[in-house]
Amino acid sequence: MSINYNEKIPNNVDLSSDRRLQRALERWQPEFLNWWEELGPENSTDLDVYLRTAISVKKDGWAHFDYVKMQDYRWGIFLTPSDSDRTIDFGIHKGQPAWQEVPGEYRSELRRLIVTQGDTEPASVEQQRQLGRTCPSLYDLRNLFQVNVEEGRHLWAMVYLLQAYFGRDGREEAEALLERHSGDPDKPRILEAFNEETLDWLSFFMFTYFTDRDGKFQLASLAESGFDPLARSCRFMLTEEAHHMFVGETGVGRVVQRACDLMNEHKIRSSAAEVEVRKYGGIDLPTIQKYLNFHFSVSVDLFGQELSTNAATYYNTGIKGRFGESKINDDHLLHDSSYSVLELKGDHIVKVDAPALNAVNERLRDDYIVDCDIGVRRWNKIITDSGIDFKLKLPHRAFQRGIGQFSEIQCDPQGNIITQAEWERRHHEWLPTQDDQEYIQSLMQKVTEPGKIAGWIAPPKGKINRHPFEFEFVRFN
Ligand code: BYC
Ligand code: FE
Ligand code: FE
Repeated sequence: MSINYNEKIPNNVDLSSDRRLQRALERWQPEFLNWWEELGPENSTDLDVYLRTAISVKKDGWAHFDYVKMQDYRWGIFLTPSDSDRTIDFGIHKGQPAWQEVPGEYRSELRRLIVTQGDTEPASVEQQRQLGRTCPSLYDLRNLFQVNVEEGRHLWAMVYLLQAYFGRDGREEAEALLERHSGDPDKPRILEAFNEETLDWLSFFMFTYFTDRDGKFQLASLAESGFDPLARSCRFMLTEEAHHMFVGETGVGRVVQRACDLMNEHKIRSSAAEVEVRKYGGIDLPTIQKYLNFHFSVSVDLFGQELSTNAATYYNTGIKGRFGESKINDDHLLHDSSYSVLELKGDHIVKVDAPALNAVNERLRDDYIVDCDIGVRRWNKIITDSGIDFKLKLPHRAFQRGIGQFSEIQCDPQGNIITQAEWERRHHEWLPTQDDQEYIQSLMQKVTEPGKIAGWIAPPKGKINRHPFEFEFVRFN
């Protein structure tokens, strides 16, 4: 299970014993590097970046830190160790040995899920490619690049599965993952949230907090899969994912902190925050709330329809489970159980019981929302500890939806259904306006002197591998 770093493609799957697969992946590797060169982080080829690289799949000590050029990052294939006795935990195959090969009857569903997952990884790198231009500090620049190389590795993880287990059409899908591009009108990325550009760092922090967290929940469900190589790939991806959400949570937290510090320093009252905090170059709390509303609602869409026959099939056939499947105390079949979901009834949103099997997307969304709220509470603690009277809040799940039944209506962040006319009149109160975006954009100025930071964000409290904020995390050559 140790990682072989002597090979062209680092791996712990004994790649050299399968010459055909090795050759296929070695053919894909230069295409990946070309893609990285073209659509990865802009103007980054000469930089030495203090990055962590996976060197083991064990829980402790899996990462090694050093300066690397990103194009020399050791992208590779790492699966958590196999447990030869593993059985499937749910669905009609419950109790049977986990599959080591793709079952013929589930081939197209599995391929579709792997492709959808794989598609998001390079998409996020494409979305974030210009952020290096405007980094608020070297520490943040390094974190951006760390997230980017790891999303690149997540692409590798899915491409390995496609090439190793799906033969010719798997190879074609692997190519297509480099051909679709975020925001491309002809060949867009599959899921809508991955076609929006990430233009500023507040959006980046919101994205890594809310959208990478969708990654956490989707990967956790796929980590339950009866298809063992998929489960093991996703488990290892989850260890890397934690850092991405950390970047998001602490990033937003530091913007909140700075807003509060400015309010206290200049004795600004909450009611006048927007204008006043901006006068001093900070991002006011109401604007942070608008960005939160946007990124939360876009991410909530990523869970699909509330009631989904696709999701029911994935669950029933054992290819995608629920979050924490093995810890749930029920029959893991869901044939006779129900689950409470919100439903649109005329102009009201009501709770109804739905067949649990059809509601697994919604259940995952529920788990996700609970998790999102934890960070919001931490941000609110920063605000309260600063003695300021303001509360950030997740909007209602029906707010500004593009997928699912609520996409048919408009509602306010509290979940009250409103008319289209009222939406037109008031959405600027809830979502970033052109003005807000221009203001945020005006703050985005590159700061790259070690120990210095932009005026709209507080420095971090934590360290990276024992190195404080002042460390030279990126060297320009
Ligand atoms: N956009 O039955 P439903 C990450 C379509 S993030 C566009 O609910 P299902 C990351 C759907 O295709 C994690 N279309 O669908 C984060 C279907 O079409 P058909 C990504 C959508 O199959 C940050 C129809 O609507 N991983 O890793 O249950 C940085 C019916 O809907 C959308 C995954 O998503 C949408 N949002 O789909 C980097 C895991 N939602 O069949 C990385 C894999 C639904 O009528 N994907 N549709 O033509 C899945 O598990 C599922 O495909 C979905 C839901 C959860 C996306
Ligand atoms: Fe990822
Ligand atoms: Fe991520």
